[in-house]
Amino acid sequence: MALSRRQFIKIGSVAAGAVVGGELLTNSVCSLHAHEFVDPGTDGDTIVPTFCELCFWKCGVLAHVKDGRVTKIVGNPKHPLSNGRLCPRGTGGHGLLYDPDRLKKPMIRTSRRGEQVFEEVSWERALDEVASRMQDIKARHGAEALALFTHGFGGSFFSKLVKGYGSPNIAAPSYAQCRGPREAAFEITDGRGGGSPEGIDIRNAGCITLIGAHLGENMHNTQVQEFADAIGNGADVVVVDPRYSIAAGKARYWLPIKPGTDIALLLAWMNVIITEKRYDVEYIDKYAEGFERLSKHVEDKTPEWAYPLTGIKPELIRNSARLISGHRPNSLIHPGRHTTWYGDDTQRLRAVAILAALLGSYGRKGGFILQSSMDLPKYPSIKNGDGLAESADKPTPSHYPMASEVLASGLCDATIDGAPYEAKAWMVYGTNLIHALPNPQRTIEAIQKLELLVAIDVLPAEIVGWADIVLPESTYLERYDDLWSATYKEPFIAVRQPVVEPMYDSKPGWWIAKELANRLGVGGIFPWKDPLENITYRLEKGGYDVDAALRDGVILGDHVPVSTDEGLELRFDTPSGKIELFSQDMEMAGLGGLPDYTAHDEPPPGMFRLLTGRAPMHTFGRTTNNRVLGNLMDENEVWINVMAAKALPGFEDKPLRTGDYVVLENQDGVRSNQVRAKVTERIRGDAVFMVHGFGHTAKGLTYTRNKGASDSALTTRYKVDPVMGGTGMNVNFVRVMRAEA
Ligand SMILES: Nc1nc2c(c(=O)[nH]1)N[C@H]1C(S)=C(S)[C@@H](COP(=O)(O)OP(=O)(O)OC[C@H]3O[C@@H](n4cnc5c(=O)[nH]c(N)nc54)[C@H](O)[C@@H]3O)O[C@H]1N2
Ligand SMILES: Nc1nc2c(c(=O)[nH]1)N[C@H]1C(S)=C(S)[C@@H](COP(=O)(O)OP(=O)(O)OC[C@H]3O[C@@H](n4cnc5c(=O)[nH]c(N)nc54)[C@H](O)[C@@H]3O)O[C@H]1N2
Ligand code: SF4
Ligand SMILES: [Mo]
Repeated sequence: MALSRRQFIKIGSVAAGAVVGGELLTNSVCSLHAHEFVDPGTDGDTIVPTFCELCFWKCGVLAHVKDGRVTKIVGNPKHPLSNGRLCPRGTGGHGLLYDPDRLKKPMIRTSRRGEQVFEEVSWERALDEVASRMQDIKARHGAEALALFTHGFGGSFFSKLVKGYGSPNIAAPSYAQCRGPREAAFEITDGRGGGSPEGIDIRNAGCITLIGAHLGENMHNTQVQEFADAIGNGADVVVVDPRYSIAAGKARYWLPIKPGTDIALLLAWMNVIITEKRYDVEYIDKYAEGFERLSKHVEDKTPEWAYPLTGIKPELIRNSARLISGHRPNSLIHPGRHTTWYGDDTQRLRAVAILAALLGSYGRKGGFILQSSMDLPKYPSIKNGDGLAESADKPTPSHYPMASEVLASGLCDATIDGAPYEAKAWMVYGTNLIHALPNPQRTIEAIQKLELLVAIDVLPAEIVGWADIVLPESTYLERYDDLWSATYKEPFIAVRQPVVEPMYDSKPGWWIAKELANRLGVGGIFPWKDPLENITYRLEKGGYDVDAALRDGVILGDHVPVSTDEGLELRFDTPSGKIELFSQDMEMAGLGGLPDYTAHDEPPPGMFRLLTGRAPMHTFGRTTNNRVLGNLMDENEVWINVMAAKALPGFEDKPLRTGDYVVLENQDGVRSNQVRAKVTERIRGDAVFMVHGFGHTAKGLTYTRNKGASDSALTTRYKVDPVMGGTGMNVNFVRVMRAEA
C-alpha cells in the first residue's frame, strides 16, 4: 500500500484550495480527509457496511450508528474501491440522510405542471394512481409509450419493472450525455469499451496523460488514490486542458490547448511517434490492423500543422510525444469519462484509443488492463424483456450506428417529435433531467406533451417539480438494493444494506417497484418476498458465505491475470480479432475509418466558450443541498482569465475582481443567475469555466436554491455525435456582464 495519508490529504487539499481559493475551506476539506482515517474501532456505536451513492463510483463504506443515528461514515478497508478511504462527498452522506428538505410523503400534483403544488397522499393511493394510469397508457398507445430515465444503482428494479410492463425505452444520461463517445470509440478499437470502473492501471503507470480528465476535481476515489500513488512513485504527468487543473499542478507538461482542437494534437503526437519510430513495432505487428493506413493518414499531421490549430508550440508537441512514448508500454492515456464535448467526440476518443495502441497499452501493466467479474446466479423469475419493440430514441432512417445504449436525449426528442413513435409517459428515477439533458427549455417542452410524469427521488429536485406523481425513495443508508457483482481488476461482490430505518414515509425502491409490478400484473418479475431473501438466495446459490457478505459488505474474488506481465493472452473482440487502428465498420458507415480533425466555431468577439467540470466536494446538483458538503462550497464561481477580464466591455470604470458578481448571457440571449467571478491566470482567454450542478430553481431545495449559476440553463445549443448520438455541450458561448446591484 504505497499511499500514505499525507499524500492523499495533499491531493484533496490542493483540490479544495483550487476550487474555493481559501485557506479556511482548504483546511476543512483536510479535516474531512483526516476524519476518514479514524480507525473504525467503536466507542459503543455499531458499524454497518454498505456502499456509497453520493456518486456512481459506489465505494464501500462503514456507517457508524449510535442511538439510531448515523454519526460518521468512513471507508471500508476491505472494499477494493475505497481501501479504507472516501472522498469528501462520501464522508458527508449523512448530510443527505438528515437533509430537512427530503421528500417525505408520496404526492400528487394539484395545480398546473411545474408550479410545484402538490397534495400529500398515502402510498396506496399514489401507487394505485400510477398503476392505473400506466395501464391506461398501455391500452391506448402501447407499452413502448412509456420511457424510463434512470441513473444510480437502485434503478435496476425500475428497469426490470418497465421491461416487464413492455417498454424498451430505458435510458440513463450517463450514456449520451457522458461516457457514450468513449464507450463507442473503444468498442470500435479494442472490442471492449471503457466500463465503470474503468479498466486502467493508473497506479503502475510511469506516465499518465490526462486529456481534460480532471482527476483531483473529478474525485473518483480509487483513481485519485492510484494517481497519488503513481505521483508518489515518480510518474510523469502530462495534462492537456485549457484550464490549469489540479492535476496540471502535478504535471511535467501542461498543454493549454485551444478548446475543441484535441484531435489535431492527438494526430500530431501520432505523427511524431510514428515518424520517429517510437511506437511498439512488435506489438502493432502482432495485434493491430490498419497501421499502413494510419501512417499515411498522419503523415502530414506534423506538429507544425497542429500548432496554429491548437496553440501548442511544435517543440512542446514533440517533447511531450517523446516523454509519453518513452514510458511505453507503461504509459497511460486516460480515456476520460465525461466525453460529450463538441459532437465529434467519438472521433477524438478513437484517436485516444489508437494512440494507446501505438504505445502497446492494451493488456499491459500501467495501461488498459483486463477486468473480470464473479459469477452470481439470478433469483429465478418469470421471463422478462423478450420481444420488446425497437427503442424510440433514434431518428430513422439515419440511425446512430455505434450506439450501444438507449439515448436519453433521443427519448426526449421522440416525445417532442412523436417520431419514430410517441412517448406519452416518463418515469424518472434518480436523475434530474432538467440539469442533465442539454437545453432545459426543450426538456420542459417535452414534459408539457406528456400524459404522465412519475418521479422517484429523495429530494425535491427540479424534475420532481414537474412531476404529476412523486414517490419519495429512502436514501441509500436506509435500504437494501440488489447485489453488485463488479467488473474490476480485483473482482468483488458488494452488498447494500440499511444502516438505519427509513425516515418519514419514504420507501425503498425495491418495495415501490414490487408494489407497482403486482398492480400491473407482473409480480412474477420480483418473486422474492423481500430483498434479503433475494440476496441470500443468490449468494448461497453462488457458493458464497452470506454471513460474511453482510458482515464485511463485500466478498472478494480470485485474482485473474489482468496484463501480459501476469501471463494474460491478448484477444480482441473486434470484427478482425485485432486492435482496429483503421475501422472497416466506421468506413462502411460513412463515418471515416480513421479520425479526422474538424474545426469548430469559435466564440465571436466579446464572448467566451463555456466549459464545465466538477468540484471535489460535490456531485453535480445532487449534493449542493447537503448541508455538510454545502458548508465546504455553497456556490460555484466562473473562472475568467486576468487579461480577458481587463478587456471586458462594461467594466471600464471598475475592473472585474475575484468575488464580484456577474451574469452570463449566452448566444441565444439566455441569462444565468448571478455568480461570483474568479479572475485567474489559470484559464485561457477564450473560455470561461464553472462547476456544473449549481443554480437550482426548485422551490423545495431551501438551502441551495438560487446559489450560484447553472451551466445547464446556458447550454441551449448542443452538437450531436453522428457516430453514437452523444450531445456535445461545450459549444455554447457567453458574454460576461456586471450583475445588477
Ligand atoms: N450541462 C451539463 N449537463 C450535464 C453534465 C455537465 O457537466 N453539464 N454532466 C453530464 C454527466 S457526466 C452525467 S453522468 C449526467 C448526470 O446526471 P444525473 O444522473 O441526472 O445526476 P444528478 O444531477 O446528480 O441527479 C441525480 C438525481 O437523483 C436524485 N437522487 C440521489 N440519490 C438518490 C437515490 O438514492 N434514489 C433516488 N430515487 N434518487 C436519488 C437526486 O436528488 C437528483 O435529483 O449529467 C450530464 N449532464
Ligand atoms: N467530485 C466529483 N467527482 C466526479 C463527479 C462529480 O460530480 N463530482 N462526477 C463524475 C462523473 S459522472 C464524471 S462523467 C466525471 C467527469 O469528469 P472528467 O471526465 O474528468 O471531466 P469532464 O467533465 O469531461 O471535463 C472537465 C475538464 O475538461 C476540460 N476541458 C474542457 N474543454 C476541453 C477541451 O476542449 N480540451 C481539453 N483537453 N480539455 C477540456 C475542463 O477545463 C475540465 O478540466 O467525474 C466524475 N467524478
Ligand atoms: S467517489 Fe466519493 S462520492 Fe463517489 S462513491 Fe466513492 S466516496 Fe462516494
Ligand atoms: Mo458522468
